[in-house]
Amino acid sequence: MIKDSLAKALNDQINAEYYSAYLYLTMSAYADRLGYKGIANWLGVQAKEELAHGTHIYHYLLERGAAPSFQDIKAPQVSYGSLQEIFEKVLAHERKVTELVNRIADLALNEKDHAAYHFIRWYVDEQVEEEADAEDLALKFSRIGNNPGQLYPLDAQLGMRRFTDPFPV
Ligand code: OFO
Repeated sequence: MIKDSLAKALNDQINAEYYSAYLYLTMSAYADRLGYKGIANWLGVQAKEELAHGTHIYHYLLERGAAPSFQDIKAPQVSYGSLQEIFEKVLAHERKVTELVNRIADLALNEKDHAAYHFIRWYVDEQVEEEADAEDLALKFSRIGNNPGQLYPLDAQLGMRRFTDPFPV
């Protein structure tokens, strides 16, 4: 049975993951409405991944005999000044999520809950990849700015991203 402190931290993380999905969907809608369907696709795939991350924690809590709890999901910002701003915010958000995940890993170690530590390690590794992708895109968008000649090839490239369920059953 998982300790209450860890169950609470994991429940909070479900909320953070679902909030991430909300956030990326608002960004996706913004890009879509500007006509950048590829960028909208990339952000939409990101939103699906976040939902999968949250749901995976939900199943884990059940497996460990704890009750998943559902909290209000904060409404994200819906309007943005530019695509560059979006990707700066993606990067800032991913860095924040990394801190949250690291705190859970610390807690699992303090509680000597090796199973929970093993579980959350997946998220620790995932955040390394997510931060690297976000850094790469934030840099690209800061260089490109609003130059349509360069935005369209990047849009086409980001349109190739496809969702792969990280936890297939
Ligand atoms: Fe859930 O992967 Fe980033 O935030």
